[in-house]
Amino acid sequence: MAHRWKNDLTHDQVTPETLFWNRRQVMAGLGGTSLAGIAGAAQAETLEPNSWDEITSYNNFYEFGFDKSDPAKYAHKLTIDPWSITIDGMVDNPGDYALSDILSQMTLEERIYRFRCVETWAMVVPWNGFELADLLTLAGVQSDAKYVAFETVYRPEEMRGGRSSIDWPYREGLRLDEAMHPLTLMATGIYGKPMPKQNGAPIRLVVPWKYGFKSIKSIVRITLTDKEPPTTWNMLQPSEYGFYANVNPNVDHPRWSQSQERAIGGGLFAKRKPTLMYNGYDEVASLYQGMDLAENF
Ligand SMILES: Nc1nc2c(c(=O)[nH]1)N[C@H]1C(S)=C(S)[C@@H](COP(=O)(O)O)O[C@H]1N2
Ligand SMILES: [Mo]
Repeated sequence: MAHRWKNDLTHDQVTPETLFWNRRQVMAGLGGTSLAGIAGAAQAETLEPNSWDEITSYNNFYEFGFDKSDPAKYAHKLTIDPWSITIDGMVDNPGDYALSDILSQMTLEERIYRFRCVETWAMVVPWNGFELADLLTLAGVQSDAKYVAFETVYRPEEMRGGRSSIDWPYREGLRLDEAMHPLTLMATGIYGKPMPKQNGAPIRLVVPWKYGFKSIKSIVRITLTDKEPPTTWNMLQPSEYGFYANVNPNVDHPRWSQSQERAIGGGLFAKRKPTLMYNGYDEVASLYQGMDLAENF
């Protein structure tokens, strides 16, 4: 990366102006041939992040309840230290990786990303984290691996929303090329502070061009596999939630339109804006060339 920095930014330091340059540097740092054509529009745009309070009080983390305010009320019970991630399946170096060991080998950077829930609400979040690709490289991905499966910790004694129709643990998955894409982040903080528990402490996935449910929280297991892994929302309601879940204004949810989104923080008359294809991250379009996105929703 052209510009990396430690996870010590304070809220006050993150002004819209620095955000603009941070994003430009991150984008410039992506470099490589496949990313040479990064949309000029995305680079030139200033993303105004949501406030700390907005990001940490309006959450989806069903292990702690179904109300948007439940995670902030109940996630404090989750024990996050010590924490380790089991990395297994088609890797050269399977095992339990202590989070502290992982972090000692990663350089954290800031990424200001749009975040779009399938329910149509949207935020802008200044994440701190590292590229998932760096962790997968550490584990040594074998050549026959095609997908990456993720699991959230499941501890009913610490998670009061656990009694529901969901088949815990919460599970998600990506195709290997999606997982290796430089936009795909393992996030450990927001606004330079450690990840709040309601947002998925101590470490979560962030895939900014997909609906929010793909961005699985509080990860304890990563499995490399050659089969498309089962995923929580798809298992629950396959006609409504697909494996890909790319943000797409042209493919509606069966029960509501996806053509517009609602910006959290817009006040009583929350701003409605057009939904952007791939949530504005056009640089991922090549991953889906030749695919029918209405069928692979
Ligand atoms: N383990 C787990 N991860 C999860 C969820 C969840 O319920 N459990 N909800 C998902 C959904 S639907 C969204 S929109 C985002 C919300 O992230 P946020 O609360 O940080 O905004 O987390 C995703 N990751
Ligand atoms: Mo969501």
